[in-house]
Amino acid sequence: MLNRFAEFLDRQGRILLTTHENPDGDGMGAMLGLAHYLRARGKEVRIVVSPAVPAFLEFMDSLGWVEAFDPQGAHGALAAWPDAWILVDASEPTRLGPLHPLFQSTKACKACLDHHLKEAPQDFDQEFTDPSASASAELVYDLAAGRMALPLAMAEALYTGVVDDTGNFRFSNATPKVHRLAADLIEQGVAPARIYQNLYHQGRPEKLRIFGRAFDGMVLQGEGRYARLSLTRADFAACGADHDDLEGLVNGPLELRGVEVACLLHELADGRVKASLRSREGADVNAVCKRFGGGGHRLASGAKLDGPMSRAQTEMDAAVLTQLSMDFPVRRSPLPVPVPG
Ligand SMILES: [Mn+2]
Repeated sequence: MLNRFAEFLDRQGRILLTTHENPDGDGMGAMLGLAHYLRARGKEVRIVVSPAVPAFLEFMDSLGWVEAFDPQGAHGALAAWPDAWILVDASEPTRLGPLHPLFQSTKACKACLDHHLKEAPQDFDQEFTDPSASASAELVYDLAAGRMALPLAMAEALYTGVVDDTGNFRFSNATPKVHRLAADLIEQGVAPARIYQNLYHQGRPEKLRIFGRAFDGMVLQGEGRYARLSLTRADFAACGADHDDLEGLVNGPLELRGVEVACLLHELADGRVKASLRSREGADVNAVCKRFGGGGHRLASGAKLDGPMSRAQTEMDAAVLTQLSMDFPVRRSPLPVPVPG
């Protein structure tokens, strides 16, 4: 697949890189890594994100390569610029958000580079997808590592992407190959502690205020196997928090013994409700999100539901509990009590 991708890239002159709305560390890392690769090969590259680089990822763009989408100004004619438009770390063009109409109208060759599960390919001229990869940044590493020496900024971008999507090497996608990749990048100068501090230890007080509010309202169902957090726009207003402050929140309930599925519902400005789901290991939350037109990975997935919040809660609770009854058909015996010593 990556040889095919390399040949595809070699045929292009101007390449536009984009990722899903509200970029995450992997989307940013994969785009920046790819931009280094392409510039080393003499390509013209632009990176445009919507709405902007989130504050907690600003450290990744130390070179100032990433443009915040400005439809009224600099990007009015963006669709006419590229020979190839690559969607990185997503396979569903609507996830481009406000960039989607330009993507639909462009005459550029449309491609995606991704590691998410997906149904039938759509709206792309070329698809480069490998769900066995831990992160899109892993795919970029595999593309570039044999073809060029990695500059430190590129190694840091790729490492950050892999750290973000493996939960700092905690999730089941933290394969031996991922650890070898990380070791290689560290040997090339990446400082893991600095990346970790930059990614996870930059929160502002509003973050813990909205976390506290969410945990305070946590509802446990399904014999304690399903934990649901809900945040309304009023909660955001009361805490002075915004979307960026939610980073990592949905993983919290999985710290509780017995919780198999954690769900965060948060109300969007348009009244719809965004759902983020995480599974410990046994429940397929991708299947849950597909019911609502979303998706992602088996253990980490998302969707948007119609409001109001009470309706989204009812529908999500039913979907998760049904899925749990399928994935855990036999009522499990109580968790074993750990033996001291
Ligand atoms: Mn990813």
